[in-house]
Amino acid sequence: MDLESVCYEEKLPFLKYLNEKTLLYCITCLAFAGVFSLIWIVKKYTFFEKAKLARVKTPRFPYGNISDVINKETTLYEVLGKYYSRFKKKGYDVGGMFFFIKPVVIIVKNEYVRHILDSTENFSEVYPEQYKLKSDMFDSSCVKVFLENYHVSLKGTILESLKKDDIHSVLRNYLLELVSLSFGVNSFEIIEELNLLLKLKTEANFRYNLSLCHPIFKNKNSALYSDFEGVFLDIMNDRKKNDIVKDDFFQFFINLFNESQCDTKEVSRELFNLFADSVIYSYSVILCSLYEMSRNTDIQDELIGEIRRYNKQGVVLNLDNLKELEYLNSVVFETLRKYPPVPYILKACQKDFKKNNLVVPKDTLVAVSILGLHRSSENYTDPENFDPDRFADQSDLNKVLYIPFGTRRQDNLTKLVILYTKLTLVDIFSNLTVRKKKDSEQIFKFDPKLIPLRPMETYPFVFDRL
Ligand SMILES: *[C@@H]1O[C@H](CO)[C@@H](O)[C@H](O)[C@H]1NC(C)=O
Ligand SMILES: *[C@@H]1O[C@H](CO)[C@@H](O)[C@H](O)[C@H]1NC(C)=O
Ligand SMILES: *[C@@H]1O[C@H](CO)[C@@H](O)[C@H](O)[C@H]1NC(C)=O
Ligand SMILES: *[C@@H]1O[C@H](CO)[C@@H](O)[C@H](O)[C@H]1NC(C)=O
Ligand SMILES: *[C@@H]1O[C@H](CO)[C@@H](O)[C@H](O)[C@H]1NC(C)=O
Ligand SMILES: *[C@@H]1O[C@H](CO)[C@@H](O)[C@H](O)[C@H]1NC(C)=O
Ligand SMILES: CC(=O)N[C@H]1CO[C@H](CO)[C@@H](O)[C@@H]1O
Repeated sequence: MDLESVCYEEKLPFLKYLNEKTLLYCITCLAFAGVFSLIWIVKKYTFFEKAKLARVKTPRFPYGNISDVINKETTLYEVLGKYYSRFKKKGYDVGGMFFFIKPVVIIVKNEYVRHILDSTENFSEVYPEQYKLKSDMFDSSCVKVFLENYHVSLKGTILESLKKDDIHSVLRNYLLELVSLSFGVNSFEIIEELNLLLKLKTEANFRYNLSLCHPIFKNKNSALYSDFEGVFLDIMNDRKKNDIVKDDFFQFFINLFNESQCDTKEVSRELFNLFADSVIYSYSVILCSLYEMSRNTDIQDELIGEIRRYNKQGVVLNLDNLKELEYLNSVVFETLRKYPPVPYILKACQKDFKKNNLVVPKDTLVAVSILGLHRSSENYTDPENFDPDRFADQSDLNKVLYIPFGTRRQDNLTKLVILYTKLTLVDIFSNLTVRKKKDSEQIFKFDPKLIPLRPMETYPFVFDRL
């Protein structure tokens, strides 16, 4: 055997088994497969022409119109918001775009948005995950008890930590403590599971992107949730055995479980999802409001003035006297408008969605851009401007599409995030002012690596003593 034939054999050994005919046969098959895929893709990408709906610029295989999102240059909610306002400006009721090869109909007309928000029938949730249990923890005493405990053990602690560390890590730890206190869980005992859950709920990966197009890619995390079910059962049995009746959110869920006879799997899942979402959303809302305070000193001054007057009364903070802080309330509501923690809703049509002369075929995704709605000039003059006075009169809220958490009801999650945010802001602005570090080039930007709306942790906050 000479050298040449050795090399030849090493490189393409399978050629031994092929004769010319089979090779030709294979090539023909591949060519046909290629042509058919091409036709299939083109057919997919002409969805909106067939449905007679407008769409954004020509999509490109394989990412459709979200290549910038996949390349981490921008976030999905900014893209949806941009397209929403583009369609709105042109006066369209709906408009189309593609996630990969999946057509997505962006809903623009308010009437249709309302319909999609209100109807659970005919649509399945893709994002965000919805809570199922029915019962209002703000009607029970556990929130009152939490505030009493908070006053004793946590109030003021964030100030000490801020002297030593930067706001981002301080806030992460503080929120974990605050939320744990209210739920009545010892976060140190389950910190690993909690961190994993927080990571799963925030960090976007390619699988997450794919799951937007098809539920088959969804991460089920059954192992993690069965760990949480174990934690739930342990605490429940422990309390039963030792006759402990605590008035915390955990007990609220134990009672819920007892009354409704739903299984522990579901209850513990909802409990820990509520825990994680509370931490995730509060973190984002607090950072966004600090950012706005750092660039609007007059608003910050007014807020600090209100908090000082409140502190002078020397009252122990509770749900009722917290309501007296009206300007704080407006600041939080304006933050939730400009930076809605749930920036978009994605649902899949399970049946043809027909309304007036609109027909959206079954299996299509429909998207509502909450960021777009909240920043549309239709109901908010100068929407990019941060102006808490818009919310001086809360009764207007029912008329506009104000849905920072993706639902029109003020549910527990909404109320909890607002409560945690207020507690933290009162604490910070009792003693500190916030500003941006001088001469820093860093700007405020959303983090394109994360699923929920959240600023990058690079904005240089500086806190000064009052
Ligand atoms: C759900 O779809 C059916 C059939 O298409 C329709 O009759 C019904 O009104 C729809 N329900 C809602 C809430 O839109
Ligand atoms: C939270 O409260 C609302 C009512 O305000 C209720 O509909 C919802 O089911 C509650 N969720 C939980 C988990 O208790
Ligand atoms: C899509 O995946 C990339 C990582 O591959 C990630 O950075 C990006 O944020 C994801 N986009 C969404 C909307 O999840
Ligand atoms: C559940 O309810 C029953 C009767 O109402 C009560 O005896 C039991 O202690 C309750 N269990 C828990 C865990 O609260
Ligand atoms: C604006 O307000 C009108 C009436 O108050 C309401 O019908 C409409 O849905 C609102 N639009 C948005 C985007 O909130
Ligand atoms: C913060 O301010 C309050 C009231 O103004 C004061 O009682 C408290 O000691 C201050 N806390 C710190 C840590 O400086
Ligand atoms: C946001 C985004 O990726 N938009 C894209 C939509 O599709 C056209 C054509 O591929 C791109 O040019 C856009 O960038």
